Amino acid sequence: MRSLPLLIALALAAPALAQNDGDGPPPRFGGPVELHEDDIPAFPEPPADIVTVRDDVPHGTLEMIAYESETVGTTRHMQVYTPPGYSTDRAYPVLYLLHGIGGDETEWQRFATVDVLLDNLIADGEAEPMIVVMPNGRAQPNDRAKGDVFASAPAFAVFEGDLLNDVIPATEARYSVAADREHRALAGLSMGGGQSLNFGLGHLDTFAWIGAFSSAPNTEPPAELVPDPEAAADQLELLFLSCGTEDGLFGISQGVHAYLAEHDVPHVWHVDGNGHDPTHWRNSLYHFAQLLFK
Ligand code: FER
Repeated sequence: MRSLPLLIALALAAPALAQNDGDGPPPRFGGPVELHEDDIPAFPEPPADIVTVRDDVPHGTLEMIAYESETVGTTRHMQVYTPPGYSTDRAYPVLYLLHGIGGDETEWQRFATVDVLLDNLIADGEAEPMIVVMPNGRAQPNDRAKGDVFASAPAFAVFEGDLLNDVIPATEARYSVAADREHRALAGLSMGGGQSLNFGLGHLDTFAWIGAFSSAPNTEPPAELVPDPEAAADQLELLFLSCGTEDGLFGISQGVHAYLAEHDVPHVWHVDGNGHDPTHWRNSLYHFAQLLFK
């Protein structure tokens, strides 16, 4: 645990302790953004209707399920999307999708209407039918995003054990899942982006597809994330980084990208004009989901 950088990060973030619920102005973290010439979009802007409910397409199902967490010692909750026509005759790939510091297991659905976004992409043949698991990344007995949410930053590191030893086994016991690294993706926004890089790159035997949107200061230094660039390049099916130019945390993603580029680790680096906000996360999920499991 890098306690000094974390303390500095916490101090910088102190003025913006509001819960990140999409109401009011987005929080402004971090410092000024210095753009480099490769900090450009990898994809065009998504169409305006990516999360418009369409009556003419089949709809998947969203459910809130409970699981026993040995890591935390409590019963915990996660929201799960199963695609249209979900059937135990098939084994589905799974995307584990992680929220930010002000969020919980409901945040992705509130920010991006994940069910609608996936229903539309699947109907258009742009995304593979997949299960999306949205757990609670704050691995502590009281996992509500209440009060000073920055006080629970350490619990986001504890979640590594909950994810690997509790969330994934509970998912694979309950759903018809292709239970191997080639069919397992990990992605998240902000704190969840940092978690995805830390846990995903740290467990390439478990995850072949990794996405990190607007990664937060919990992101490990790039050389610790990817100590063996050749092995990582070999094992990764997809490493996707995105950030908005109005996001004060831009330098974190930019630094990971620079390291990956320097060490020839193939990855997607998508920069748009958004801030640290739900528009960036929804659009990033839209782009990322289309690359998964192909
Ligand atoms: C910080 C600034 C932002 C920090 C975390 C965040 C742990 C996370 C933001 C988010 O998840 O939206 O200094 O330190």
